[in-house]
Amino acid sequence: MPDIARYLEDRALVLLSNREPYEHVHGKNGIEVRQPPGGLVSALDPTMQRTHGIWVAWGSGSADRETADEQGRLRVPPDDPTYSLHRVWLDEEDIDGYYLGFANSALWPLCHMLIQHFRFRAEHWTRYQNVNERFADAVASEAMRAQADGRQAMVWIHDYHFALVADLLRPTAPDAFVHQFWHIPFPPPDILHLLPTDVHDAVLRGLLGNDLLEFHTERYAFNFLSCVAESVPDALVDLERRQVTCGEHTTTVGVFPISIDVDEYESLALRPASSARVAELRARYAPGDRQLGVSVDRIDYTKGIPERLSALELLWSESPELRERFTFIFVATPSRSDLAPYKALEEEVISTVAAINARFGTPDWVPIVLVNENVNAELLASIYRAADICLVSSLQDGMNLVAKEFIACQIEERGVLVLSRFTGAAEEIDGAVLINPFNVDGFAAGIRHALAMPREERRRRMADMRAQLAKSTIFDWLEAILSEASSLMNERSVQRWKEPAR
Ligand code: ADQ
Repeated sequence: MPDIARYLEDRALVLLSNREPYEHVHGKNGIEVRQPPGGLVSALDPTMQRTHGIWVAWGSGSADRETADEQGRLRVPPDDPTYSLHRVWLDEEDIDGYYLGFANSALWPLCHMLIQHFRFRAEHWTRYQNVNERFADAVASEAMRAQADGRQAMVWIHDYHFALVADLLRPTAPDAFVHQFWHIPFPPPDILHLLPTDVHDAVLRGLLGNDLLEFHTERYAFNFLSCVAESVPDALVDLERRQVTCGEHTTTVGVFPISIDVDEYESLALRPASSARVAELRARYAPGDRQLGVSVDRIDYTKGIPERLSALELLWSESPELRERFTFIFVATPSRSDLAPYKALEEEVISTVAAINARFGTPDWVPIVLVNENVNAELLASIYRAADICLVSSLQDGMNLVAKEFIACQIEERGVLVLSRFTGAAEEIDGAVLINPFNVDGFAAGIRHALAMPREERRRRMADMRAQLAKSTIFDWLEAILSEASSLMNERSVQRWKEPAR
């Protein structure tokens, strides 16, 4: 891990995300601590430990209140505390309105351009505004506290749950440098316009409260700038320099493709237990010259799961020679099950897999092995390593980390990545077989092509993708963002010093 602390100098990093890095829950043996799975927390937690920052997040655990003080603060990691976690409390109505409502039923589908799932309710929006205000207050109090200790705050906001926070901080934490990473796509103007006008404008103005706004790809950055150019009359948009100026405030828009901890995935895949599991998986599902496919996702309508199942069905129907010769492991975790479209999709996935297995299966062969749960990282790494192909079929996806995890775990370089052209990963990585998940025939042809690809071409493509990934890890992402934020912060201090009368 690079020395991130040097970018902060003596500044305090105040990080805001919806999910917290440590959750306390009532378990069988009393209060237990859980760390949510996923690359982001595992990259940001060591950063916070080294920089002694403050993490502000929703206190979602059943024992979270008991383990924090009356202001919701506690020191973490619990075993060896080095930084502070400030928990913000949400009640059922907040979760319904802010999280399940505006964030996940309005912004999420709009940003992924899947407008058939877009549901706007005024009461959700009101709740979202209210919850954003409470998070902004918590962040402002931490920025002031840091300032009282002689440290200027660098606030780093994560994601679409907090579109309004940066602007809310301008009056309450005027000396803080504020930046935000947007983890999902940003839609073009015609799509964002489906929001009521006042809401649409508030979202754009909220994001313009940032000093630096970060996206995965140039396309999302361009879409954001186009939305602002069309709808914010007092904004001066410089598309070339990717800057927006409103009055005296300038927002710089940057492109920073997120990645994974490549060494960690590679070493998980190389563990002796993983190697043994790879041998078991191949012996069971792909003995001899048979082949094994894999996919891994949260069950979400953005991931193109029905489209993937249709392509697999078409493949086995049109290419009967692949029956019993190609088996597919489908790792799919239920997600956001409180929302009707997600629950319906879970049921659809289970019944479609059952129908495909009934249609093509034989007494000795199950075409799709459905693993309908969360899988630990070591098992995931062995499945990725064992596979001959990995299918990523998102209809839209900010980046897609699964594609990168598959590449990192491909120790033998036997696998082919079949990747939707609508992922951020497809814009960054060269060497995958690109498909359009909306075109079932083309998708099935892409899978057929990947399965038939000669060994030497597979090896060359995978080696090439592994070399690209090694140069662009989660730590490179972190370093690029913090270095840009810190140099903008330095510039801003120089300007203030030059213009003290303002
Ligand atoms: P997600 O939409 O969650 O992330 P993705 O980037 O693929 O999508 O990350 C999913 C993560 O969950 C991966 O690390 C994967 O291994 C893990 N995962 C999925 N199913 C799992 C299972 N059954 N068991 C265990 N782990 C599982 C959002 C955006 C993406 C963007 C990321 C990061 O939607 O576009 O890449 O944030 O910015």
